[in-house]
Amino acid sequence: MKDQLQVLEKEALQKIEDADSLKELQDVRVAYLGKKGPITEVLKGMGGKLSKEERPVIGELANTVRGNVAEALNRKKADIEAVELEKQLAEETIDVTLPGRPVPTGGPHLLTSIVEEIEDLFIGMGFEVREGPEVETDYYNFEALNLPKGHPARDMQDSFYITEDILLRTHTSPVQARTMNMIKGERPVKMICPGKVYRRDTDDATHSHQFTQIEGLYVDKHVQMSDLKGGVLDRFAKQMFGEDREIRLRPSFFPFTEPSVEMDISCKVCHGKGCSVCKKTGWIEILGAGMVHPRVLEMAGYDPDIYSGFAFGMGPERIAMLKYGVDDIRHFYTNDIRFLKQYHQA
Ligand code: 2NL
Repeated sequence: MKDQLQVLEKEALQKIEDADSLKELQDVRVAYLGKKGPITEVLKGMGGKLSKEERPVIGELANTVRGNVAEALNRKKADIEAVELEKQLAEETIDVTLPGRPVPTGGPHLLTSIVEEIEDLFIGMGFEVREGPEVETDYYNFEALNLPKGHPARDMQDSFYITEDILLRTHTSPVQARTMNMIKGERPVKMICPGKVYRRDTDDATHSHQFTQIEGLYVDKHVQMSDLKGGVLDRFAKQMFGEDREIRLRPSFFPFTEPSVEMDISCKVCHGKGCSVCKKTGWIEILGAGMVHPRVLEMAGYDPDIYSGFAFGMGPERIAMLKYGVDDIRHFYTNDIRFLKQYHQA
């Protein structure tokens, strides 16, 4: 029996030695130390077979064997756990010195940037920014701007009508007419209005049925053409395109201004000598402007004998095209990311 126990111990210790997972180790524990294990069996069978003298000796040996096996199991368990922890730590190591993966970021659309740049510039000259509806009444879009029904200029800008009386605005001027109407001649107005406008044009490199406009309006007592030219347009042109730029005004016509002008800036490419950019004229057309027509002031509730004003309108797409050399207005709306990405500051 003594031999039997020693064989069992040797066997168990060998299996513990060979085990390389916690699962195998647990199987050995159950097999050798469990209630139905061989050591327990030996102890159980001790009763009848052993003499009084042998019993305590075998009993003690059995306990020693149990103790040795249990101790070996615990030691091996600690070893395996340590190895597994090492392995896990090695696998999950994070090298905090590695550079991070770049996260692609968005940015403002070129048109948004240009509109905001223009807004900032006019805010700096004391203008407030106002917005209004894109679906307008015939009254605010045409009538209030000295374009009565049957006026030939209504054909000039073919419009998207929704009903006989409702249309998509063809310019942002109705925002200004609405603002003047709200203030009813009680105080001056100094505002710009950026926004989308719509015209029934066939899209090509320089035309779009939907585009952006920024208009400006300053109505006060004693506002003159010189305030428009020297105070506002010259500063706008120099800040937007460079201090070395000159402006000039040419006579023009708009139904809502009298007199009306168009503003050119000197060509930077040829410095006035004439090149392909300025079509050999030395000048590039930027915007339209003029003194607000007395009838427009009157309809909005301003006494044209007391108040006068100037107004101007420009297309931010055109400004961006000139400033950045964009050759096709459709680039602003097709949103090819390769085009847009070139204009991100970040
Ligand atoms: C252009 C020309 C212009 C205006 C817009 C305006 C508005 C009111 C009264 C008088 Cl409420 N005028 N706006 C005046 C002159 C020119 O735009 O070529 N825009 C792209």
